[in-house]
Amino acid sequence: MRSPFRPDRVPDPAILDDHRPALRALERRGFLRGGLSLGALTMLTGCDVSDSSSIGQALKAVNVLNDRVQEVLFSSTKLAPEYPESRVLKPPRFNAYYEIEDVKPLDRATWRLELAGLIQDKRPWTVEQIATLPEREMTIRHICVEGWDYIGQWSGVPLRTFLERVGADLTAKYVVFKTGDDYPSSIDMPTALHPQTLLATKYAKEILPDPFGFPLRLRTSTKLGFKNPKWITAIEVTNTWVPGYWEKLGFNWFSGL
Ligand SMILES: Nc1nc2c(c(=O)[nH]1)N[C@H]1C(S)=C(S)[C@@H](COP(=O)(O)O)O[C@H]1N2
Ligand SMILES: [Mo]
Repeated sequence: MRSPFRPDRVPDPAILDDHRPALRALERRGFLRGGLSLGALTMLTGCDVSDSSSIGQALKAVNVLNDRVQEVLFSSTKLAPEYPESRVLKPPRFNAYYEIEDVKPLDRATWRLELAGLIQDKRPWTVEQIATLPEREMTIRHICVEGWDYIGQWSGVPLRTFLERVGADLTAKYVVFKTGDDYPSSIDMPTALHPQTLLATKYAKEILPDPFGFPLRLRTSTKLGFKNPKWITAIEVTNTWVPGYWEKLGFNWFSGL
């Protein structure tokens, strides 16, 4: 179970000694900034500060992802591996910075996707309008930094197609997302334009259930789970870097390939 981060409980830095090699490997790869606080790691793993094996799992997940998708990074045409439909996990595994019981579903009737920044046509979109856009389906591996993963199948309009449709400046640096649960997130433009980056509306061919981000979520094939915001309410194209929820706690913004 996810325990709230308790800044009053001062972690014993010696716990990180078990993980020096993994930490150093991640620092070398630029994934973690040097001296990431134990508090931040603890919060992400959602476990007791004395739980050394969870920290180990989190570090392993990050390294596994880097190994798997490293290649894809260097080419916008190279795709992350896809999997047979028979391996899709149903229902998917839920995660958020709070428990599933505390999910506040978004109202289909009043929901709008707001657009801001370097975009020509900033008219907001309804659920029905989004549903008219061309769709792509992909069956890929979701990797959470907590140390677990699953095969999921998502469909929706490629983010590139959507950005082209609304006249976004594709030479801008970042695409920033706002969500219904105050979980800001942003990605670099090359990732936004990658063919396996979708604004997903479906999981396993069904409309996204509420806990998994209805009506619209990001799904990238080349980033850790936390870089895939659910319950998107606004998209901004900008040259100004905006840190996301976990980045504010010290996690590397790129977090992927
Ligand atoms: N809006 C929002 N999006 C979020 C999160 C969140 O707390 N809020 N958690 C992230 C994390 S850490 C993970 S692993 C995935 C989980 O997605 P899933 O529940 O569809 O498996 O959502 C990501 N997107
Ligand atoms: Mo995650």
